[in-house]
Amino acid sequence: MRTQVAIVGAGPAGLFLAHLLHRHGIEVRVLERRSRSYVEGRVRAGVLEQSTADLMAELGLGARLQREGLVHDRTSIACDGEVLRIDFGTLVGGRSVIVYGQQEVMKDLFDSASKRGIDIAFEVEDVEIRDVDSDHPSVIYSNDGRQTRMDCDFIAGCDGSHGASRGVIPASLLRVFERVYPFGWLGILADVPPLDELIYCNHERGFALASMRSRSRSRYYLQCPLDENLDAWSDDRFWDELSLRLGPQIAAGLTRGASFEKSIAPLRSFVAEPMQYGRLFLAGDAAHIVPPTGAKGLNLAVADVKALSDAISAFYRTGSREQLDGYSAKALARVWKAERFSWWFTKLTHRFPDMDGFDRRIQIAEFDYLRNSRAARTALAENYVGLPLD
Ligand code: RFL
Ligand code: PHB
Repeated sequence: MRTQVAIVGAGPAGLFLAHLLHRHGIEVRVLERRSRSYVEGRVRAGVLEQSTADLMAELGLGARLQREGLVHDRTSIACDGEVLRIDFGTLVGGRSVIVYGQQEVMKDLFDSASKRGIDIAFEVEDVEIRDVDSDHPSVIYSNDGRQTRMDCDFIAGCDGSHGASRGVIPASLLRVFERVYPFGWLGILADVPPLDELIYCNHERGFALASMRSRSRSRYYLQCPLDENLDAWSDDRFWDELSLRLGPQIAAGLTRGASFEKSIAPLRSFVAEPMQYGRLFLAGDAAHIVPPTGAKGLNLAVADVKALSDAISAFYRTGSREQLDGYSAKALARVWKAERFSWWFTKLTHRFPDMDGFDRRIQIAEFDYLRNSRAARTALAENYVGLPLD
């Protein structure tokens, strides 16, 4: 088999890339280890930057997002019972974020991929990436017990943090930067009306986040130890703890109900450099992870593949490799700013087990600064809504 661009992984990075290249008339084949329903069912991101929503519209994928997405013109931070509102409208001129779950994004991407004839092979096994340091790379994989070799011009490694593609870059060239946080997020989904805003809450018992998926579906998170036992968290215990951390004023607006999803996600910052080797290009979680506090992971994956698709289409249009050669540096410049913001916002809003009086007073000073400085609130807002794509 032959295609122009082989894409490994059909998460947000892989599928946005497939749509972007398809729009330029470039042939792609996407290889995904899991089934479509598994990928679509994964409960993950909830907040899209405006530029991600705009790109969906530009690709003709935005109709349902336009109807069902919840536009938020602000986010809030609560500390010691006080709520600080970060108004995007006044701080960053009318930009906003949109609450629209990753599950919905994936459904829209898959639905139109099949209508547009974008080729996705699900449940492939034993993906092997070959000869990316030559002009004739290929991907070998098995499907239904049959092995296939696919020759191509380029390979996009969009296979997430546990994928195969990052390991193809020789260890002598790859540099890895990492921070592991000593806690996770215990998250629930429940079909009850949410609060009307996103609230990030710093409390002595640990961080809490009030979020949502729709007007009738709530998403809440609690900071928890990494070895927390999910079975120890009945719904009542979760709602009681959430109420304590949000404080009486905010908790008065909570609607309790049975959860239908409960899981723990560890928090990590991670960057692999460079994001390219020969004809292999990494994008999304395959190259970097951010803690979810800044709501940046999916949006960063989209920014990566926008830059990559521009570079690949420039190559086919002009024959020049210049943009392709600059891909890693361009993507990493944005990645590191999102890493910085997500790390900073995590440090501001969480209680670290080894925190001492000095660390806590720095947090309090940071809140006080945000409360009193429009410049500080503007910096938060600018990063939260997303830095410009170019
Ligand atoms: P994905 O989504 O992990 O997709 C990678 C795909 O590759 C497949 N794969 C392979 N396929 C073939 N062969 C192999 N050898 C393969 N190995 C892996 C996998 O099956 C999978 O389908 O990576 P991608 O596309 O880079 O997308 C990244 C995003 O999914 C991720 O960054 C976000 O979910 C992060 N995230 C958030 N991002 C936001 O922008 N806003 C948010 O509000 C937000 N909230 C979150 C989040 C992530 C969370 N968790 C659970 C980590 C909240 C949480 C709790
Ligand atoms: C979510 O709704 O899942 C969500 C919202 C905001 C975040 C992270 C996750 O910062």
